[in-house]
Amino acid sequence: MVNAEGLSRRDAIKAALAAGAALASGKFSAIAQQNAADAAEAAGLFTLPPLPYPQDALEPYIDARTMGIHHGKHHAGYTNKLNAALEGSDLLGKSIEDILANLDMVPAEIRTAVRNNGGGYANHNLFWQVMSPDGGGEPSGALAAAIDSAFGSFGSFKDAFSSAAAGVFGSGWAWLALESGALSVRTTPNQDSPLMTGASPILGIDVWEHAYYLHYQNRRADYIAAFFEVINWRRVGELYAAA
Ligand code: MN3
Repeated sequence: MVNAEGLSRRDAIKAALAAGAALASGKFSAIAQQNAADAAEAAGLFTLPPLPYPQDALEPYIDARTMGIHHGKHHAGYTNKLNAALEGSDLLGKSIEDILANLDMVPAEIRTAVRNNGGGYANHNLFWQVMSPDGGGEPSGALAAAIDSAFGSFGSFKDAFSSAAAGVFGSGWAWLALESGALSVRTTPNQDSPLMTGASPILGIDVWEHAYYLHYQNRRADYIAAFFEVINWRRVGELYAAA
């Protein structure tokens, strides 16, 4: 297939992949970045969403350097590797939620790459959204009622979520997720997503060391406590309503 600019779809995908790799090297201007993102989107590839606030907005709880590396290197890396894995497959154009919920439909030779990098792509998309410089406090409305009903109180939920996050051995995530109408706390190893087992994540904390080590070193519990100071409960409430 040839588009208006005379590029075949395959050429467009190649150009977008090259642009994504170049961006990850950090050498390009904001305009070049926007052009690369437009090219990637036009080719049906996944694009790195911009942070919804400045890198230093979550200080002192999450430091600017960690945010910059985490988003600009780690999340960008998952995005580029996901696109590279999907190149040439018939999965381009599907939503990441759709792909992760049906990993058994992904060709075996790219399934591990899609699981790891697609999971990483989706998990971080959610992670940036559920934090805010105006965050912290407690949820309200229907979400608050659902948390009280599932856990007894907000305090009990906070204890359950914090212990789950502290207890992840090695790299992984802790989640508040909705499955068949019920809220629960769960964990996943590596970059696995609750979407892979039929649940909808509405809040997640990244407990890979890259998420906290520069500022907190081995003090994961302090990072988890700090995370509660920046949780964007308004956004989590929207995700709950949508799930
Ligand atoms: Mn991470």
